[in-house]
Amino acid sequence: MEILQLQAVKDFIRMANDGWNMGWHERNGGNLSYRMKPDEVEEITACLDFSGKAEDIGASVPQLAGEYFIVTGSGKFFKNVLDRPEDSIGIIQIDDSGSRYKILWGLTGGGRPTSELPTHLMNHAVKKEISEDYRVIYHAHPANLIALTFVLPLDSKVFTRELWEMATECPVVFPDGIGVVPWEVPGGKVIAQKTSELMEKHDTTIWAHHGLFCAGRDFDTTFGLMHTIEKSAEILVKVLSMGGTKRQTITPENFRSLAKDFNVTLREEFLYEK
Ligand code: 2HA
Ligand code: ZN
Repeated sequence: MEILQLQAVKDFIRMANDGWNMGWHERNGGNLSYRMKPDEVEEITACLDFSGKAEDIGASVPQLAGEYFIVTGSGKFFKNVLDRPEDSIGIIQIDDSGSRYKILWGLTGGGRPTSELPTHLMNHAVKKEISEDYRVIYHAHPANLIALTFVLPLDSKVFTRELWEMATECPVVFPDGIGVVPWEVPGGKVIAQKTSELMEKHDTTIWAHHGLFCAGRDFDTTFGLMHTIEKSAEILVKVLSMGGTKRQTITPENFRSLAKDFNVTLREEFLYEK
């Protein structure tokens, strides 16, 4: 099968374009990766070129040895993924040691995988250990969420609770809350380590003054997670802009009732009295 006919590749391209249309990917901002299923790899193996040179990941991910990923390219624009997929995205495979990768398709003209490859792969490694079903890691620059990192304390408890309060379905969409990494240099192993530690506990982690990482089992739910959090952040920005005083809100007791009916566990650490 042609690479561009594979449903996972089509869904990847569609998600990248949806993110572009949301305004979350100015210039070359943001990145996306997908851990392929063995049957998907099998369908396109004949179209992959295994003769390339192995390159250092910049992190060690032995849990992902031999795995195949669809990734966006370093310096590539989400805006162009739909029209020029071969140039903007690629398929890579991790070697047996988990420290190197090889480009097997795409990223034509000397392209490289996303500059955030260490964070993507370390997040995939952590999530795969939790469940084989986790396949998608998505990083975007949604404006309202980033704005909040200048005015709220950089504390997971505060971000989780404030964003839960802005829309009733939020605790159902991200019951494990949001991790927060204080400002850090992007692109390296240090931020990758800090993020992946938080991703053991959460499906979503904020990079202060930068953006958000989301992990999920498929393209729709991972995109939906980013979308839900940014929508909630937008409502919070509006509330704060109206003076920030809430006449009424969703209470800890309301959240406990919601958890019961929707069958989710909400940790008490997020349900503190204010
Ligand atoms: O430029 O978003 O974090 C891509 C990025 C780096
Ligand atoms: Zn970024």
